[in-house]
Amino acid sequence: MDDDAKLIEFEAKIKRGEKIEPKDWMPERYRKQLIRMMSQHAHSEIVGMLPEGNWITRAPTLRRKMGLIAKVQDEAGHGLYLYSATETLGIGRDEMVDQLLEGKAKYSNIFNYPSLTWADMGVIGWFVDGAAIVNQTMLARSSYGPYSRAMLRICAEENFHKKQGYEIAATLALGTQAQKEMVQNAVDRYWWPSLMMFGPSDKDSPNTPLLMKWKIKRKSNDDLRQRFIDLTIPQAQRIDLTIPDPDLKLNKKTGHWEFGKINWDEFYEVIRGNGPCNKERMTARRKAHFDGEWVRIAAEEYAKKRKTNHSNNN
Ligand code: BYC
Repeated sequence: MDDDAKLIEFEAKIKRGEKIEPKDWMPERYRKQLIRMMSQHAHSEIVGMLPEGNWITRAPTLRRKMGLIAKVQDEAGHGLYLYSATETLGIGRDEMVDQLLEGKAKYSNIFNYPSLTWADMGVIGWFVDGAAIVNQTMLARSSYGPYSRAMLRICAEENFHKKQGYEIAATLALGTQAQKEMVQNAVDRYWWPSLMMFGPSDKDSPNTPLLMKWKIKRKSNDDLRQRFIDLTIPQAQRIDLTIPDPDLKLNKKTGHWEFGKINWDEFYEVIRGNGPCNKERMTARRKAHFDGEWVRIAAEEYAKKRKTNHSNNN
């Protein structure tokens, strides 16, 4: 079969709702888009450990500390599933990590903001994991088999994270005046960057048309952002927190919340590397990579030794 015929068969398969698996033929652009998106996603999980890791030693109770450690550990696990799933597309983990450390690969805008108070642990779980679930529930139906299966596992765990975050936020919101102010302040700082997590508006999103055509993405950035807003506002109302948007209005006809203008200049500055914490995050990741070198060498030597022993015994 020539490439044109293969493309027709590939697209027919996607239309029938069948998954594309690693050994199946796929157009180069499909492979490249998946590597871009999945490796960014993996990096986001790993960099995303930093703002929360910052609060493990300062969690207010042992129960909170255990919950936060478990969440951060889950994020490491998600990064590993996603690096493995991306490796099925023919790129090595080393190469992906190099791209991150050299500043060539992106990771989610949201992790370039500081975690200033304990309330941020609640609001990150509630908004950031909440946004991730909305996005990733859609990606669990992605056309690429390894990505969609990784998403199923990840979403199950993100649900715990979101509930844990909302419970922290609710406890503070119903607490003392100082606690209520602390959580309101976290909501004020994290609301708009969380909306930016869904990416630029559809009209400014260069990758969406192809991703949707090949069912890598099943819904557009704007549709997912709207869903997140519609789900989150009643949750904020229930615990008497104010969303920092004076233009929020429920459209009774459509059932959707209308919202104010997103500051896209801020978004592009952050993803170009000029957000409040970009440099700090990359310095931390480079240091972790450098400090971990002896572990990688030891693991490689051990694997070599096992291989030699195995062939000597046969
Ligand atoms: N941040 O054409 P567009 C988590 C870039 S972590 C940074 O709309 P696309 C968690 C985009 O890459 C959640 N950059 O792109 C972890 C593109 O630039 P390039 C992470 C962004 O791919 C720890 C350009 O802007 N989730 O769950 O169609 C603790 C134009 O955008 C962002 C994922 O990564 C952004 N927010 O749509 C707690 C999910 N948005 O690459 C929680 C997988 C856009 O052309 N990814 N850009 O140079 C996706 O669903 C999609 O890639 C996006 C963007 C919706 C993010």
